[in-house]
Amino acid sequence: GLQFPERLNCATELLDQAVARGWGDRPCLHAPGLTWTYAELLAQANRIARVLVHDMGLVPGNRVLLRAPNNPMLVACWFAVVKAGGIAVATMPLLRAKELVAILDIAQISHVLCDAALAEELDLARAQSPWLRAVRTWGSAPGAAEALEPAMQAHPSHFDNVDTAATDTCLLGFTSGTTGVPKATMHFHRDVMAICRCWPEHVLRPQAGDVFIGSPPIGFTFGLGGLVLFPMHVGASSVLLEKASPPLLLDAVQSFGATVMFTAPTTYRALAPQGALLRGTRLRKCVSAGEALPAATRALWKDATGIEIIDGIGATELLHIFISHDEASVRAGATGRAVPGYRAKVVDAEGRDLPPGQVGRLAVQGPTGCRYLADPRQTQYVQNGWNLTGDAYVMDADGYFFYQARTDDMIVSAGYNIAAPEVENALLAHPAVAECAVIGVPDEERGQIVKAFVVLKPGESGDEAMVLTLQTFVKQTVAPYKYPRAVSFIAQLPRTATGKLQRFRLHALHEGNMAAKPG
Ligand code: 3UK
Repeated sequence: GLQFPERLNCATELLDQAVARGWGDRPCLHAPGLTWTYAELLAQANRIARVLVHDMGLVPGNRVLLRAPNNPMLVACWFAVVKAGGIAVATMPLLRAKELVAILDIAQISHVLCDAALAEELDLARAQSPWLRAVRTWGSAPGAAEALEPAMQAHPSHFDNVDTAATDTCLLGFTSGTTGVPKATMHFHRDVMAICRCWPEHVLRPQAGDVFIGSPPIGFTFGLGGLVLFPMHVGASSVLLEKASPPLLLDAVQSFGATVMFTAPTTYRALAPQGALLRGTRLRKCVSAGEALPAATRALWKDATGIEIIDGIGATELLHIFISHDEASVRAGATGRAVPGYRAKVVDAEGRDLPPGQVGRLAVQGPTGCRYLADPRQTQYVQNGWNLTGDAYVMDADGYFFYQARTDDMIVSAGYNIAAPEVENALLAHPAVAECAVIGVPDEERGQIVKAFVVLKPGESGDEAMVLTLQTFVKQTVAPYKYPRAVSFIAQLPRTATGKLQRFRLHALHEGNMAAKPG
C-alpha cells in the first residue's frame, strides 16, 4: 500500500528533492527557445515563494489563483504557492471575467499570479472580489505596477518550504463544467504523491530520458499530472506549449523530440491524417483521456503511427486516472482495469453491486477521492465511501471496464436503452463524418428519439441524401432501433475548454430550433 509520513510537502518531494538527488542539471521544462533545468526551476520557485510570503503577505492555507497558458513560469508559480503552504488554484486560460469572478468567490482567492498576456479578463474580474489582497503579473512591460520579476530579483533564491501536513490541502481543481455549474475539489499533498505512484508506475512507466508533451492545460488536473507532476517524479522533462492546436502539437512533437504525448480523442482524430509524419520520430507513448476513446479512433491512430493509444479515465474529483491499461493489455472497446491502488465496480441505482455484464453506475475507491469545497453535491458524488463518477459502465468477467455513457446521456426511446456514445461511434466510422454528438430529444410517441449533430469532413454536403446515408449506415452497424431519427449538420460541436462535449448546449440548440419553428 501507499504510506506517507504525517508531515509532507509535495513541492519538497517533487522539486527540492529532485535537486537534492542530483538532478539539478537535468532539463526539466522546455518551451519554444527555452529550457529550464531542475535547479533553475527551483531557484525561480523559491524567489516567487519569497515574493508571496514577504511582499504579498501570504500565510499557509491562503488560496492563490494562477492564470497563464502552459509555460514554465506557471509551473514555477505553482510550486512557489505549494512551497509556501498555500493552495494553488490553476485555472483554464480561456476563462472570461464572469467565470473568474465565480472562481475568486467560490475559492475565496486572496492572491493572484497572472501572465500579463491574460491580465485583461482578470482586471475586469478582480474589482468584484471581496477576498482579493494582492496580485502580481509576469511578462508585463518594464516598470509596470505589480510586476513580478523585479520583486523576484530583490530576493535570494533559497526558501525553506513550509512544513505542511500530508493531509493539508495543496490544490483546488475546478471541474470542467459539462453541465455548467463549477465545483471546486480539494486535494492534499498526499494525494499529489499518490497519483505519481499509481498510474505512472503501473501503466505509463516513464523513464528519466522521456520528453513529455501534450495539449491539456495545467489548470486541468489531466494536464497538471501529465505535463508537470509525472515527468518530474521520474526526473524526465516536459514541453509546455502555450497553444497546442493539433497542427502545432504535431510540429512540436517533431521539433522537441517528444516521447510521451497526452491529449484527448478529438486531437487523435484530427492528427491521424498526418500521423505518418510521426513514424521515425522519438514518440513512443500516446495517452488519451477526458472523453471515451472510440475503437475507431484507436484503430485510426494505430494504422497511421503504429502506436497503440493508452486510454485512461480520470476525473477532477479523483485528481487523475483510475481505470486504464498499458499498450500490451488493450481490450477492444474497454477503458481498461482498475489502476493498482484503486478499486472499481459497477452498482445499481441503490448502490448494490452488479455482476459482470450488467450496465450500471461506476463506483471507485482509492488513495484519492472527492472532497468538494462547501458544496452540497458532495453526498451525490460520494456514497458509502465510493466515488460515483456519473458514468455508466459495464465490467466483464476479467475486470475490464467498458464505457457506455454519462449516466445522464442514456437515452430511453420506446422502451429501449440507448447509450449516446454507441451511436456516435457508429457514425464516426462513416468516412464523411469528422465529429458527431448524439442526444435524446423529447418525442410524443417514443418518449425520446435519438438526434445526431454531425460535423462533416470538408467537401461533404449535409443534404437529405446524406441524412439517409448516415441513417442506413448506423442501422447496418448497430441494432437498427438505435439509428438517429433526427440528423442535424453543424459547423462545430460545443466543447469545454478541456475539450469535452457539452451535450447540454446541444439540448438548448434543439429546443431553440423547436421554439423557432412556426406552429
Ligand atoms: C469522462 C472519460 C471515458 C468521464 C480527467 C484524466 O477528464 C478528466 O476530468 P474531468 O473532471 O471529467 C471526468 C469525466 O470525464 N472521462 C474522462 N476520461 C475518460 N470517459 N473514457 C475516458 N478515458 O465522464 C469522467 O467522469 O474533466 C481525465 C485525468 C484527470 C482528469 N481530471
